[in-house]
Amino acid sequence: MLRRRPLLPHWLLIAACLSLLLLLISCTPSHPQSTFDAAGPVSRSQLNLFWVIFWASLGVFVVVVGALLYSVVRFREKPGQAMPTQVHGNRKLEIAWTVAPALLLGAIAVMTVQTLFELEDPPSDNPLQVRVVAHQWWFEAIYPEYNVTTANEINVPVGRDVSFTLDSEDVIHSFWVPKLSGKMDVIPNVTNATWFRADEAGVFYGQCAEFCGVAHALMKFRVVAQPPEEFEQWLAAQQAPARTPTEGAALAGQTVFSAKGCIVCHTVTGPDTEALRASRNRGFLDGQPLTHGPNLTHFASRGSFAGSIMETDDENLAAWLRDPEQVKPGNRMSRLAAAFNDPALELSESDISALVAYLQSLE
Ligand code: HEC
Ligand SMILES: [Cu+2]
Repeated sequence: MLRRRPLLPHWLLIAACLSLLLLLISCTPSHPQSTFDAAGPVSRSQLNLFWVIFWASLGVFVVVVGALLYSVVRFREKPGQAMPTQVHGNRKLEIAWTVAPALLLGAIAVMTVQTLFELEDPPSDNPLQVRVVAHQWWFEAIYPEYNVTTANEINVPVGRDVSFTLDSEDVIHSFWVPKLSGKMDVIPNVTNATWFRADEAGVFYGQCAEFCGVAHALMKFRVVAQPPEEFEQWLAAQQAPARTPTEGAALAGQTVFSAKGCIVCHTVTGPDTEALRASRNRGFLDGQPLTHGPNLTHFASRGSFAGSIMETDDENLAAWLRDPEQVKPGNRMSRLAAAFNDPALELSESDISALVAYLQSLE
């Protein structure tokens, strides 16, 4: 007796189930880096263009695969059939399938170029200026009009265009906030520009989008879009000098901060001036660029640190100071301190808790 063959081979069934599962788990409600959830005009026009191209491609796919399947079924060999007539060339058809794609691609090219020009410059005359400086592996943000320097978190007012200039102090990075704008390369010795506007308040996740070394995947950042009044308050607080600790642990932490040489790479008095930056960026050592670390003047006002991979809390900070390499493999804080042959990072537990208290007092 012959066993009936199953309709589908087992491996195909298993593969189908697995891909269905994968499809289902990818539909998570939390999608902080989804480009399908545009929150501003730049990402919205990019998304619109994407949909035009997507539907056009889907149309082409359906027509081509439909014609293919139809031919396969309709013209397959039947028993006792003689050799079918062999045809070659059909002028009308060939003209049709040359002209149709050319028209389609032409239309897409026109729309793409139009969008590119539209998004070249911010539409308003008075955008907020932010200078972004990329480092292996964190982003620094400077507000030149306000003399404010911060890191990892870029605050912007809702509803106002923000014009970015992008510089790198080491290798090529890429600045990308999926819900607000597309990618723009950040290239050493070249100043690129981009802009976006957030139409709603919220925290938008950003990510370096150009492979830039070992901790590239851990080079994230956040855009904090605030109502204009809140943003003004934030600016005013950032412009104020660092708080001087008065209470025990924080005061002790301030002493450790200078004694352990943290001050060599980190500012805690105000914005980084160009002169200060230059004095801290001293060429290369062992092939690694020697540059400064994030400005810590208002460190505790930021919700995240170390390329926005850590939430700012006492435990995470202590873990970072105990062993930065464990928290963010490859980071330049432990590497550079080691290259300096600097004992900066040999901290006792009491140093660490004092430093945590000090850093958390820097609101
Ligand atoms: C050799 C220069 C250097 C020294 C010395 C140094 N740091 Fe850092 N630090 C860095 C760099 C670079 C980063 C960014 C690391 C990253 O995110 O990849 C950093 C990050 C940090 C951060 C996270 C800041 C943020 O906003 O992401 C804290 C907090 C910090 N350092 C504290 C300290 C303390 C405290 C000391 C002294 C015990 C110290 N650092 C010594 C270079 C240094
Ligand atoms: Cu990168």
